[in-house]
Amino acid sequence: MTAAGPTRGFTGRARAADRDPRLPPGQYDARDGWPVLSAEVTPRLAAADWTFRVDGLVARPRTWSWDEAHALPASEYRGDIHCVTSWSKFGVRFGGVSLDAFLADAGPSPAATHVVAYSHTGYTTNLPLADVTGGRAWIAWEYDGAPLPPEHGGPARLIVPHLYFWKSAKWIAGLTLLDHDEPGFWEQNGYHHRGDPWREERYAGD
Ligand SMILES: Nc1nc2c(c(=O)[nH]1)N[C@H]1C(S)=C(S)[C@@H](COP(=O)(O)O)O[C@H]1N2
Ligand SMILES: [Mo]
Repeated sequence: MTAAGPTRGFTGRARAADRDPRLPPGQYDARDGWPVLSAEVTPRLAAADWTFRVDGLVARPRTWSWDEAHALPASEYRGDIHCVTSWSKFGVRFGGVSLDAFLADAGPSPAATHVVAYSHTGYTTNLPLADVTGGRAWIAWEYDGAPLPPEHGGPARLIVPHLYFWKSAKWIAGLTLLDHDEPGFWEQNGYHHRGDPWREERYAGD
């Protein structure tokens, strides 16, 4: 044992200093675990049957097939994710396509300010358009280089890692662009409209 060992972590100050700077307030490190959080039964959705649509306030509403989506430039997210139930997971790797690539094809109207993301199961979640543009959101079909498992949203899910993970709709089916904010499934049930983990925006009013 080293001389420094026994006293480390004994005071609040030492614990604060030891706290991983990647961990937002009120979160803990899930380490090797990856909890599954689903309001629905996991759908058995074949990649060949998966589609992704962008509609609402866009110049060219459009639906992409699995192959069409894969023809867009590949992009990946490496970093951390944060669930509102208080686990965070560091250094994850999701592969897919940036949402910017889909939106560039669809052509958002200048009036568009928000989106509702919807799943093939009917799950919905709302986001400011600014939170899903500028390289901050992905349609992901790979996790750590392997196909995304069905319980984690495979064949493909939305990834918006800078917000609490309930915004990252599993089994993503599309985005509707709107000129106003429209609460989704959890937001209608008391969750915050934006959900920034660094501001601890967990519930409406936080
Ligand atoms: N379609 C759908 N997407 C969803 C959810 C859900 O219930 N249904 N749960 C959300 C919540 S609360 C979290 S924390 C993450 C969980 O993703 P995971 O199960 O892959 O960890 O998915 C989000 N996306
Ligand atoms: Mo969550």
